[in-house]
Amino acid sequence: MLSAEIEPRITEAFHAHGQGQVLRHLAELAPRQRQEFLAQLAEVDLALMAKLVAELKAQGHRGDAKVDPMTLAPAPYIALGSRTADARAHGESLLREGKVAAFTVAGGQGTRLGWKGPKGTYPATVVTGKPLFRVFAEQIAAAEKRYGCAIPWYIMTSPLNDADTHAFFRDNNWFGRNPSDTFLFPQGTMPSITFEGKLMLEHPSALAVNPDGHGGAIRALHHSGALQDMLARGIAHLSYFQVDNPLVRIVDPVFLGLHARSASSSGEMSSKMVAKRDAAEKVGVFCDVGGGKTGVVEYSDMPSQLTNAVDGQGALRFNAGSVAIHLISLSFLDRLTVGDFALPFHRAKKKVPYWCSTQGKTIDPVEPNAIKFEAFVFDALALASKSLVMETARIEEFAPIKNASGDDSPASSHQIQSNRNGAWLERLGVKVPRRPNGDVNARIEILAQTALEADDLADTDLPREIEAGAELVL
Ligand code: UD2
Repeated sequence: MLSAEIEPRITEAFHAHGQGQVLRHLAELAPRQRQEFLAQLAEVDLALMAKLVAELKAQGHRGDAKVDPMTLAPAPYIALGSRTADARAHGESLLREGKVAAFTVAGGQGTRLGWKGPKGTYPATVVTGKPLFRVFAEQIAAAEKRYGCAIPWYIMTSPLNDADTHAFFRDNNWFGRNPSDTFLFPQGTMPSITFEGKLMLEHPSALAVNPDGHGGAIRALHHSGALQDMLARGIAHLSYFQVDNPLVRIVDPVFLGLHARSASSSGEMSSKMVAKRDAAEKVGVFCDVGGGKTGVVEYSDMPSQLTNAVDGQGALRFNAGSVAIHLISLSFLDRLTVGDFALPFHRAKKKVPYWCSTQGKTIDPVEPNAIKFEAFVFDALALASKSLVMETARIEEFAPIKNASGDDSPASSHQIQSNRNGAWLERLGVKVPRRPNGDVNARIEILAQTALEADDLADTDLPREIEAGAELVL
């Protein structure tokens, strides 16, 4: 309940910042709605919004890139096939010591996929259709068993899907893991603004707001108490991944070992990359952003002459595609949460539902009508004193589900899952049917309980041959 003296302070502040238009229905609101609305207004950082509006006015709707793209160079990375045996041993010992936690960003709205619930509830696997959250839970549980440790799992939701996500975990009995080892918390929001820099109403008693981007994770980890929880448990490294990739290797001892070795020489955030499928693939690219720092430049910020640039052999010059898998040292995370949380906001023109007073209803615009602000977690890379990028094979751990059809769709993800699983079986001498284009011509699912990596299959009873078009779950 806001006290009577605070109300005028809030309304005066909005008028003083030229945002008094959002108060136009205040007098009409019932006492409870009024309180809730004022509480929402009290959360808005008006000074930050004024700064973002000033930047918008100075730079126009486009061009919020923080670095001059023409000064970029490709980032160095540890290429596939490099020697990593000692890194693996180091990573495994960190796991056994319980120093590693998992972190999923699951606050996105999944609009492109057209799925109504939280993205993590989407049926993702190629034969049994397991939801993404179950896929991750089973992988974490299998790693906990292998290394004899707890791997606490932190999941960032958004105010839009937090309740549904909680309900899904409860209904599924926390996927058989200890409920106290799963920590769900919502990210923050940012107000959307009109192209003229005005805050908007979605409803007479609600501002139009959007989740503040996966970069909001830094603030949310701190505010929710998740960071404190990790520190209390003695966690040293956080394995960060997106909710949309059923093939992600959440616990990768080699990556962990390389990162931790570099962390002890002040590397703070490490990343995985895959060679881009082609120039047009919609992934951020690892670049040297100056001063020896590695950063990710989002595909939409990359000038086309750089996106399409090739070297002497005709290979893409900027080929290090980000699969949004990182390891973040807790000491770095802790440092990032001091002060103003430091990550910059990016602007995007979007369709934002708004309240129309004359029609007395919320309108869904057909064209973009507003600017949304989002922070990106990979902008933390440039704040790290050192960071490392490791190449991984696309087929091994990148099969995202983002679109309803075409690239990065359920169908393409299923094919990649079968291709990976088929390749694992072939390594053990199983004859796997393939189409002329090289794709596996069968639907093959391998459960995390059976194998976390190809070598684990050595102890499994395997068929000698798989028939074309067969379905197989191992
Ligand atoms: C992301 C990367 C892209 C590439 C690709 C790989 C960005 C901006 N781009 O593209 O460079 O690495 O992934 O798959 O990240 N999320 C939240 N809260 C938010 C917004 C997003 O938790 O406010 C989560 C979302 O649930 C998902 C992830 O962040 O797990 C990525 O979100 P996206 O779908 O906006 O990013 P995408 O696929 O365009």
